[in-house]
Amino acid sequence: RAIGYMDSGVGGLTVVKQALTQLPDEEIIYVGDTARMPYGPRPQAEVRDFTWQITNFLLEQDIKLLVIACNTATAAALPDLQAKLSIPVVGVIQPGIDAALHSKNPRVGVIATEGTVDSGAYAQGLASGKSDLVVEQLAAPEFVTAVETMDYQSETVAKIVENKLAYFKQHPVDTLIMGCTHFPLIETFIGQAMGPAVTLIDAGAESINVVEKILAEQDLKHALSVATKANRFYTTGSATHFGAIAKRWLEDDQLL
Ligand code: DGN
Repeated sequence: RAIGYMDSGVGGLTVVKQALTQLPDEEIIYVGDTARMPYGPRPQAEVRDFTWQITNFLLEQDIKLLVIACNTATAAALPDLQAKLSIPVVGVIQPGIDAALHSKNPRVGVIATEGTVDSGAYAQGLASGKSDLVVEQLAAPEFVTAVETMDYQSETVAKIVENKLAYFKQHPVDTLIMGCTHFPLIETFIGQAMGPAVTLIDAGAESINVVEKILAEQDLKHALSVATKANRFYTTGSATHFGAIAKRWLEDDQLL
């Protein structure tokens, strides 16, 4: 049985990339809801509905574990999904928080969609882990739109990132959580804008450690050889566009 992944678009592919590296024997079924992205500005109840629709599709494919590879959807729907589903459900927010709490640095920045920032999920999670942390949150929805275009590696996008992250000059941090799964696609630009002293945390990639642990604990590991795998990628939008970004992002590293 496969592991299901969902996101509002191509963002969850950053989580899939980590899965392909860390759990190469595990089959992947992915759904990117590109037709209805971005999720960031939508009310939580609507994001929860969309997440359930995609979850039901994935359940029909008989998945053994579900990864909500989208922070906005994790903030809106994770507790509900975990309460109602009989398979394990992993979100991307807590793994990012845990990684940040492990770092010794007291000033943590979070960049995410407006939905994730407004949910307070990161701020509350970080504060309950360590009460003396300074948390600086910044909604960066323009990064999502940039990533969903074919020229996300362009100079124009580098400039957008640099201008936006100038915020942290007035609000300095030593760790920055990429609290939106779209953002690791432009991690190079984010790193350049923040400077080498700032530790970047990829919340989505961290979630694969949780998946690995659950597979081992619940004896859910894939028993067949890699050759029998048939990873499947679905989008609600244009397959050509989604496929082109997916190919570039995953093929560069010979993962597909
Ligand atoms: N990739 C999604 C996330 O991690 O929040 C959000 C992208 C979006 O729909 N705005």
